[in-house]
Amino acid sequence: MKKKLAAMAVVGAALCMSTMMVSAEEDLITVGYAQVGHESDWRTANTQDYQNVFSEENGYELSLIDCDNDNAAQLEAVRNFIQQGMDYIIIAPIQSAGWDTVLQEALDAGIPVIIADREIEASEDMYDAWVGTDPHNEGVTAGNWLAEQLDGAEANILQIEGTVGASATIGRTEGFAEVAAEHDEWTILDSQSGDFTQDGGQAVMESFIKSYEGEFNVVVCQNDNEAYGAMDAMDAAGITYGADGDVILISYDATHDGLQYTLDGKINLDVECNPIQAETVKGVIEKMEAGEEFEARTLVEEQAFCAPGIESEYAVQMTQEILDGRAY
Ligand code: GZL
Repeated sequence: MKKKLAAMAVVGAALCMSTMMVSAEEDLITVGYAQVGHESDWRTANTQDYQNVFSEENGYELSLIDCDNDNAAQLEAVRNFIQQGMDYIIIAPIQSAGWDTVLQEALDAGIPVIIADREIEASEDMYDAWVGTDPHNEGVTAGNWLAEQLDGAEANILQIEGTVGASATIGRTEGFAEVAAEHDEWTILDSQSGDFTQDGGQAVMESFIKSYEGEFNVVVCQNDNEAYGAMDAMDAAGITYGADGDVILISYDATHDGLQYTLDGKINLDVECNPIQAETVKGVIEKMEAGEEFEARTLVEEQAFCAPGIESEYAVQMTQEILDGRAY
């Protein structure tokens, strides 16, 4: 909703101009976006997308706060948005838990809240809409692809998880485990958090190599940046991976560099998690502004990509054309 134009006394041309400028500013829809942080290429693409879409030219004044993967900072950012009287608040929740109190404060302030990207553990009547992806299905896709490729062969799996408590981590872990439970010939040797960062992925992989060198043939990284770190660690240890290597490497996100590695055969499978969500969120806000019905939940489309030469019903073989046509 637009803020009501305050009544203004117009004295001279200068004040008239400044009133017009203030009036133009007053016309902008104010949006506060409590962003997870800047931990990954995925996050960078998601932030850029919001800055592109919620622009002044499009009629918005975006206040995007990078909460640096700090849950307390994110709660504070949302409370500040409430105090500033934002027209809309968007939250990409670092953690799934702990949102009831601040959502009630937004409700009491009459500010619509849209949850984006990840999920929260709160009743759906505590916020107005959700736009995001399906990490559980992403995990199931990764598992089904692996089962298709192994065709009954043994798998000794190491998994580098995302940020502890994030719905993306929970969903991917549970989805993959659901498929793994159907395969007695699979063992998940270990599963540790790399916090969705490249440094985290490298540190966990280095630790895994110390404990399991020679025992594992599959590495699952819950985002591309962790995969880059794991690749560095395996390179340093002389462990081969990818389409022609000893270790099958699975990643999530399908960012540009992740798909380049997939095209090059270094990553066997990259399961997409689409960060381009801002236009969809803007569509929900526009319907709210117009007093129209809007979707309470909207899933953004995603697929999976595998290295060239790998036949699969669960993933598309990467090509240069696909890479050149990607938005991120
Ligand atoms: C997934 C998103 C995750 C990405 C990571 O929806 O929240 O956070 O998979 C990012 O790359 O850090």
